[in-house]
Amino acid sequence: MSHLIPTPSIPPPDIVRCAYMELVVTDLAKSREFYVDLLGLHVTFEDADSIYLRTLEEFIHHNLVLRRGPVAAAAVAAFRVRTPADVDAAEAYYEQLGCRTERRRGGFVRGIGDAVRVQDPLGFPYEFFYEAAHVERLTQRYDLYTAGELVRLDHFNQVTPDVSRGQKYLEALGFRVSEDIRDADGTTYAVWMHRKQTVHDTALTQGDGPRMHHLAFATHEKHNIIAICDKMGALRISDRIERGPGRHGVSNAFYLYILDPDGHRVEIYTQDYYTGDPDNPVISWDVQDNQRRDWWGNPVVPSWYTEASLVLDLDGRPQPVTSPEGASEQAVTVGADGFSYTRGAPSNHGDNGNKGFKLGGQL
Ligand code: XXG
Ligand code: FE2
Repeated sequence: MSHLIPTPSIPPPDIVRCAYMELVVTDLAKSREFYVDLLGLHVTFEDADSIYLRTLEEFIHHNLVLRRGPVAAAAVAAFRVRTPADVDAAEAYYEQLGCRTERRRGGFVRGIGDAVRVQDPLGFPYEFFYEAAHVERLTQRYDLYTAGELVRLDHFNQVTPDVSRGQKYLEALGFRVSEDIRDADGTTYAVWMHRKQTVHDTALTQGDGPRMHHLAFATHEKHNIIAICDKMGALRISDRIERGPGRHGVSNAFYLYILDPDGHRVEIYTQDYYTGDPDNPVISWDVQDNQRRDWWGNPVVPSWYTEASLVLDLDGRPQPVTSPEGASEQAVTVGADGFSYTRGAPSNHGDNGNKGFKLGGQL
């Protein structure tokens, strides 16, 4: 059993939002074809070893750094904090947690100033920064707007063996839960947590971890997602479409998951809902409700549960992973398992807060 993560006695940094991810890719030219030519992300800077990309509405330097390297991995998930002093707060907070931290006043990557990187208690590399170079916000550059235009970075999704343990740590760090997936025995299989006023800035998914499950970009409309599917079909790369398009149960967002040339998973996501009120209700889904992950009841492909990107430690070494103990969501719900349900709840499953399935049971 993994040990409990202590809560520091000092306040956590005030995190504003998920801001960028740095991915190590093995073939920069192939990755450029995927992220620039296919997805239309905008290049802020590039050289022989790296490409800095941003979404249409972003005004800070980048949302994604692609760095050439020998082993595909997620190098860091970076969060913007509210003030420069919050970088100090993050450093002190993780020092109290007993985590390794590294502070660089000049920043770790282009376009970002004073920042601290930490290897967090779950084994993930996180960065906290305030200072960032501003660039042209392309919001009204309709001359550049493509059919599948990606407009914002929406969230990260992390794989960890013990989701409840991770949830407690992220709640102490200031994240609030919007939705989760649980069973009647109290096991949490996934949790969605936010700082900005959307369903999430990051989510924890149960599995072999620490690994990065995906990063997600927001697009304006459902048809933008369909356009990406059509384009991938036309380019004869439909095998890079892993899951969707569909409508999520959790978050209510319209979604698509695609795989980059290294297998890093990218979600295209649109139209979740506002979560900013202090008493925003938490929605809990029963793990056996087969509409929880796809509102239309389409099964989740097994690779979505099993595959994810390795993460690096602060020295750039891939982190070893640990498997969950006990029940796994995939084992009980993938395929014709005879346990999932569409309407109503079996009598041994109480209402765990999901009004959606209660109503379904009355129809
Ligand atoms: O962003 C998300 C997800 O974490 O990628 C997955 C929202 C919902 C879901 S789920 O598959 O649970 O519907
Ligand atoms: Fe997601």
